[in-house]
Amino acid sequence: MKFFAAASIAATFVGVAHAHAVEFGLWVDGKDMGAGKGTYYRAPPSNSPVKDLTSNDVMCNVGGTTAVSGTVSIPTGSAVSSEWFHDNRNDDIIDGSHKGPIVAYLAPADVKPGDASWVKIAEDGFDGTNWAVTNLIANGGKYDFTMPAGLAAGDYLLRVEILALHESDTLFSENSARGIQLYAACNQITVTGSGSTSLPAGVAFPGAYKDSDAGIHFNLYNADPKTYVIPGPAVWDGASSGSAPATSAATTSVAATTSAAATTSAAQTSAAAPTTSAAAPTTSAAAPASSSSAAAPASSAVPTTRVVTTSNAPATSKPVPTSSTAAQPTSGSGQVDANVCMNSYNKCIAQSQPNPDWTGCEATRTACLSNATYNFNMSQRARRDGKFGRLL
Ligand SMILES: [Cu+2]
Repeated sequence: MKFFAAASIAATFVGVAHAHAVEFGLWVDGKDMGAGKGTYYRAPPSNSPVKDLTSNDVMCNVGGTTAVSGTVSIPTGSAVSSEWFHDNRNDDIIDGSHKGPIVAYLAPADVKPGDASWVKIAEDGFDGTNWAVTNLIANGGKYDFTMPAGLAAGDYLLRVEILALHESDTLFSENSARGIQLYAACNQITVTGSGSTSLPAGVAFPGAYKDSDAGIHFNLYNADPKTYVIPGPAVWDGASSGSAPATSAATTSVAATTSAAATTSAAQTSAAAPTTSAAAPTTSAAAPASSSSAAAPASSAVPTTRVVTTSNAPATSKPVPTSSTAAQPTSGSGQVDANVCMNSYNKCIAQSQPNPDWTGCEATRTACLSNATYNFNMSQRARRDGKFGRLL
């Protein structure tokens, strides 16, 4: 029995499982805007989550207050996808255990941590069957939403965020090894078109998420997912800044207007400024009462180099590709829980008694461990999964 204990201890201290995620980039009206890292996406140094709700990193992830050189042009009303991956594009996207909602926010381009400027433009939680993260994986890593029609042209920061709930039954403030995992991705974008609706005031990051939020402190394993409340404010109705969108037909005439808008966008964006910047939001229950940050997106803080030119502008109004055109995620990374290797080893030794096949069992274990990953919290995990050996 000695080998039993030794094997378990070895498995426990070898490493930590990393099954996180990071954004790859954006798609606009079905067109791939290319890798965003360092160009228009303020990519964090790793795919690890932010968990301290009071950290400035909640806003745009680690390092996300530093601007990058480019922007992506996005016509108002267009279909946008934020594409994610685990380690490499078209891989398993994110571990299936990381269930939770996905949300998207906009703020003026010069937003700073703590500014009450973030306006939610999309959210998906539990749809009655699946969590948004499960649907993300099925959709080849793409989270789809719509850029509000009629939004005034200008430079904005687009924040797409995955909130993983697999450890949110315990608050980070009570146990830093656990807590909700926030994966925010901030993209520098230039909204084009003839819209005139300015963003209302919004919420602040950090600040919008609190320990007391039901959607932050949630037991994924015991609670009814249908009761889940996505944290943060309500989704903006797109019209509450006070001035109606200039062209209500914007969403239905993308094909006819896109090429014109795209070709003039470079000239427009530097001059175009929303005219009604002092409007208050109607979603007052969720938004701060007052803020000076309802002003138009400032162009002064906007990088000048535009990565996406008119050649990348959408040519048609075809919808964002579904999973049929995207690479399908595999059923997993192929990695197994290291505990499976250790259990197999123990069984191998036991079965070869009274003359244990130390060499053979050891070789099998070594091969198994070469493609395994580890999870410290084995007893908790056993309760969750009912057994060891879940694919990571
Ligand atoms: Cu993870």
